[in-house]
Amino acid sequence: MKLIFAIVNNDDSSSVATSLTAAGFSVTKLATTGGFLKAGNTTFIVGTEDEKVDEVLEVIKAHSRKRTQVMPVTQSFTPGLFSSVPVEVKVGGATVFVLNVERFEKC
Ligand code: 2BA
Repeated sequence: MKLIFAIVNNDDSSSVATSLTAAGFSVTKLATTGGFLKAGNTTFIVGTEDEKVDEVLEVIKAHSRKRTQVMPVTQSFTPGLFSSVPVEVKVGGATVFVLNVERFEKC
């Protein structure tokens, strides 16, 4: 058995959740925050059989778009004088980790 952690953009989370559920997978959604952009994203936890991992990844890929987000970067040319420059950051699709599960129980 595997445990899949998938970090997706908040804008894609609803369709990822709906599609995974419709495909018969049990899903847990966590509200998370990216350390770099400090913007909200969604982390999905999916426990599934080894042979179904690719199917889960296909569903996640199909609903996770790549996008560009703009973040302000503050710079200083002279002491005490700051200006903020918008910088484009490419985000996504999904960032996925697949882990082995040692034991799974529903108690
Ligand atoms: P954030 O940390 O907010 O990162 C958003 C996007 O900013 C990243 O997109 C990447 O393109 C860029 N980025 C991140 N750290 C950077 C850095 N030190 N220098 C320059 N650019 C940087 P993605 O790679 O698609 O990641 C989207 C979100 O997935 C991340 O949000 C984070 O929450 C998570 N993530 C990505 N890689 C991870 C990892 N290795 N471990 C844990 N979480 C990860």
